[in-house]
Amino acid sequence: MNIFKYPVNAGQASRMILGNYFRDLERAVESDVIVVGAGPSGLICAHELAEDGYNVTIIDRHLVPGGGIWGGAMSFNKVILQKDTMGILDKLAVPYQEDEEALVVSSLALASKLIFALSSQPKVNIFNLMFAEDIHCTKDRVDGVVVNNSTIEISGLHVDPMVLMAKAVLDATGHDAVLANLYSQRIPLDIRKESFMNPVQGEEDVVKNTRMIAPGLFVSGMAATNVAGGCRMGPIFGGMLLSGKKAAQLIAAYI
Ligand code: 48H
Repeated sequence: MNIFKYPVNAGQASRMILGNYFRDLERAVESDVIVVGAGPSGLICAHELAEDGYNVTIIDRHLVPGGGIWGGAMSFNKVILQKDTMGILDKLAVPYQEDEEALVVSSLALASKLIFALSSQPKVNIFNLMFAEDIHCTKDRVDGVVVNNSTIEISGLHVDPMVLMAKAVLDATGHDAVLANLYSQRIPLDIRKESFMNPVQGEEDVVKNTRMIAPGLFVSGMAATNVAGGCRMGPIFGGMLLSGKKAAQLIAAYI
């Protein structure tokens, strides 16, 4: 007697994966917004925009989205947030503990809750193992991202990329500010690089520096810090969440 009344064979599984993945990918060819980088600021931005009804595509070069959240500090899996972000954590059902007038959160809980919230959103498409190798511009306005498969990047092969189009693009690529740097290779842009570590200042900076840096191109999180020369903040993540939220508001007002 078989255990499974509805067995799935290999052909079915392959057909279902290909059909469904490529349906999502085709939908992502024209999005309202593309978020490049699935760290905390990119994920929050995408979540806010999707809740407001925008179609959002998120790409991340790594196998597992979440960016710098997972590692906590020095690989100790806790991150610290200001109490001002309690409302965001509550909304995402991320558990926290209050300590020393701040919040302590498991980095595993924060990353997985954010990923879960987004992957359950019908307006959001997340593509992991996909990296942005360039930007698409029409008359200096950023209106798309040139993407390739991360395994091609890792293997160093020369394989031509594909383009995903959008009304606005967010550079949420963290410390490297990849898209801002790509833009500045063609059109002068003032990129100042991150300044010294100073968490109190850095957390203010990252939110203030979240902005549109070129028509259609926005920066959030450490990418915003990098562009504007803001201070680093170490394992304090409230600024990343508020930066993502601010990016969503700016993008919604722009598109
Ligand atoms: C596709 C890409 C590409 C590419 C990179 O670094 P992140 O976690 O980003 P933020 O800015 O939301 O959060 C920063 C935070 O994690 C941090 O590092 C802090 C607070 N540091 C303080 C300090 O003092 O050091 O995530 C960026 C994501 C990653 O997942 C990358 O894989 C991805 O972007 N990424 N994805 N195409 N070209 N480049």
